[in-house]
Amino acid sequence: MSADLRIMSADLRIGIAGTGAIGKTHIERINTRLRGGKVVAATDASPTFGKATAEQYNLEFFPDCDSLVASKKIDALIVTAADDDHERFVTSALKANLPVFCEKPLAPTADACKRIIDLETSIGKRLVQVGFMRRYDPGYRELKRLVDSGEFGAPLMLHCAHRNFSVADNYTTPMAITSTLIHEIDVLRWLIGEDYATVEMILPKASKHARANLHDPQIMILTSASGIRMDVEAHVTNRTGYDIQCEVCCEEGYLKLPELPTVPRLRHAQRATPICRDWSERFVEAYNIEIQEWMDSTKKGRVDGPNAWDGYAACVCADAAQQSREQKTAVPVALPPTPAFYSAGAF
Ligand code: ISE
Repeated sequence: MSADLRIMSADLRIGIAGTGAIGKTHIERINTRLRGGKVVAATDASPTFGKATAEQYNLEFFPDCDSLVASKKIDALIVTAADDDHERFVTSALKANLPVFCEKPLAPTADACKRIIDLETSIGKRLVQVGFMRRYDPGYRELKRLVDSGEFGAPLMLHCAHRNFSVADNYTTPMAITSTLIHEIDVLRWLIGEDYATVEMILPKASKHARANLHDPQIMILTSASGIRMDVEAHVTNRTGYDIQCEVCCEEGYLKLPELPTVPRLRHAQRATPICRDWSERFVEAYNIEIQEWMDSTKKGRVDGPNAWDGYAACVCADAAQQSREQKTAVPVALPPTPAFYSAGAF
């Protein structure tokens, strides 16, 4: 039986490169909740940590990504390693002709993403999907369905917020763009179905919870090719909770991203409605749908989700946003038109 036929009929054997927090949640969701795939092997930059995780989940451990992809024991790779290792691991999978799901960002810079695109294009087959899970969130999907329906007229302005309770000590000012706002950069481009023309970063007064190497909050202003204006607040040390807002102001009405349903609690003459504490809680359903759909399409030999071009497009905008923060002015987002190789299924 050919390898492709085996992939279509049996469980997808998945290797995971990076066994930190997000890696572990993917192992758990695939091996206990989703259908059609199984994480069977792992690697990690820290052998001690990686071996312990492999033992915990009964996975075969490989000392590095190259030996994992060369082992012939996996049909696809998930990259959940540190951002700086993404390019190396994705390249390793591509060279072995393996489908690869890479958590966002595809790589830390647009130049690194471009090298991935050039390699994938030279192979002549789309193999890379990027982990922009918001596109799978039922609320964002409904928002997009309504925007696309045209019922509310053209979108004119979007007001958005991305608020975290806190971030790790190694989180720095540029990471507000590469790690946090990168989600809005992708999901808003997908939502309005247009590329960006300009981006501008504005730094308001810094919170007392910010640190020497982290200016918090930050505001990103995006303008689309047709002139839609989008403002996004990133406030990652809010000490309040995980709060994601998106309001689309259209010619004929307003559309708002729904909150997760929670029961209001009335007690002691007060009404309280809990909000999420972090992204893993807020987007758990999005992650489940994303990974299930990725496994399903991978078994059919397709990439239906955000592809390497989407990963590149997000990083071109992120690089321009970093420049804007340094230059204190709006900067053009110089993304070339989507090549034909990537245009099928775009947005
Ligand atoms: C983190 O890496 C994520 O991806 C979360 O979704 C985001 O809310 C957080 O700000 C990032 O640091």
